[in-house]
Amino acid sequence: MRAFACVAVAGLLLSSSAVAQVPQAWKIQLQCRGTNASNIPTFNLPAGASLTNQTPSINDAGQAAVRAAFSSGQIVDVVFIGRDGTGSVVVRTQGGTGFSSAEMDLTDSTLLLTRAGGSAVEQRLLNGTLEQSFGAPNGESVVSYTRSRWLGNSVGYRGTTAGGVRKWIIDRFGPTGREQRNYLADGAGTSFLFLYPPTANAALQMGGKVDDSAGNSAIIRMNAPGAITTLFSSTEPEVDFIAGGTDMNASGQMAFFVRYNTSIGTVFRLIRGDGQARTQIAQAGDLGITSPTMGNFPPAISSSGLVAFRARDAAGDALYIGDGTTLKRIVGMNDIVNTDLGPLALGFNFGGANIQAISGPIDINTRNQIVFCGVLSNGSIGMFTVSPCAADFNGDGILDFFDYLDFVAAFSANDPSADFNGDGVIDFFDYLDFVAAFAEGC
Ligand SMILES: [Ca+2]
Ligand SMILES: [Ca+2]
Repeated sequence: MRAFACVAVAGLLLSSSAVAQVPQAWKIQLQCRGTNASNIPTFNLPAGASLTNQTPSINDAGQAAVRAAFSSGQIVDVVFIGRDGTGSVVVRTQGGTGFSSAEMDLTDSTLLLTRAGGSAVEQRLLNGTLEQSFGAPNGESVVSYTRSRWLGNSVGYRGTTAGGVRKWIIDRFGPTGREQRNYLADGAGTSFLFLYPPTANAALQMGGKVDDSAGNSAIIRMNAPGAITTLFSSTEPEVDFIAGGTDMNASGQMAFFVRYNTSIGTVFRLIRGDGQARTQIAQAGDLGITSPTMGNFPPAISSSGLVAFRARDAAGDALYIGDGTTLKRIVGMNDIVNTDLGPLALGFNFGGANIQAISGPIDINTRNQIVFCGVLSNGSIGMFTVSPCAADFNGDGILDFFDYLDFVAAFSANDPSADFNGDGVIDFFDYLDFVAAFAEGC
């Protein structure tokens, strides 16, 4: 069951400091499911809801959110939030403008939604209550909001002005109204031809791909307006293309895909960098990953530096996670998952060669829990959360009695690893919590 990838690290890539080990056993749980046919009911969603091409989001408490769309009827869309296999619809639009799936962001306190077409960003409580709405008019003349992220008390996004200028902006409502910090702008009179949708964090760092006016592109990070750190440049040897989808964690580490033209052909690599150290997380060929589609969807990086991503192997779509040392295929095409309809395989043929097991992008939280939309063999799409199996105490990918024995040994020896609940103290509550997790299984 062990799947240690021999990740060949190219000479130009430096290893960074150690990060969390990659869990080998994972617990996969269906949170809600849409439908694609009248004889297939939905799960935790209103009748007729569809999860095709949605962008789910997961917060640090393990709650996952997704928008569901409707092909007919009066409901335009709904937003579902759930955890542990239960949840509810918190926002529903009937008539008017619905929400843009790709712009949704869920934190422990906030559900950030963007109106379809990008006309306004709405900050809501997790019960759906609208707190504040960012739209026109505003000092930076933003008329369209892209990839909005909630940053604790402000929102970061790429704004496009009526004149077509793109800006990376961090925005909030202050005592006297909108307070916008314009980090970067593109277009005439600037160094940049094009700014891609950025990522941002609570430290008010923004980062992403940019094209400069000399025809090169780069991955940059900004700690403040005007303060640019270049994490990667297309001028480096053998670089063919930098993908536009990026992610950044709370400490400013970023993950991104680069396509290289090497002497042995074209190959995609997934890289984690922070402007100092750089680590290759995966490259095409690792675990049988095929190159052409790597980089189609942005990676997701956790606060401990683990990077989750979608890619394909010979079987089809799969979900992977790596830390630069170990790479793990978590779940994908043809794997059996538990659903409300019983065990079902992932993977459905939509016609022709269009066979999918995963729909849309993924997300990860600080606990390395991942959310993805899986395409089931009956053609319906469900939102699944994927959590590290803490009860796999020896980390061999199998949950068995040896994990119990190893935990008891660590507990008896007062080994730090026996602090199962992570409160800094090794006591009987750790034993109880371990036994509960072990009994629950993964
Ligand atoms: Ca084990
Ligand atoms: Ca403890």
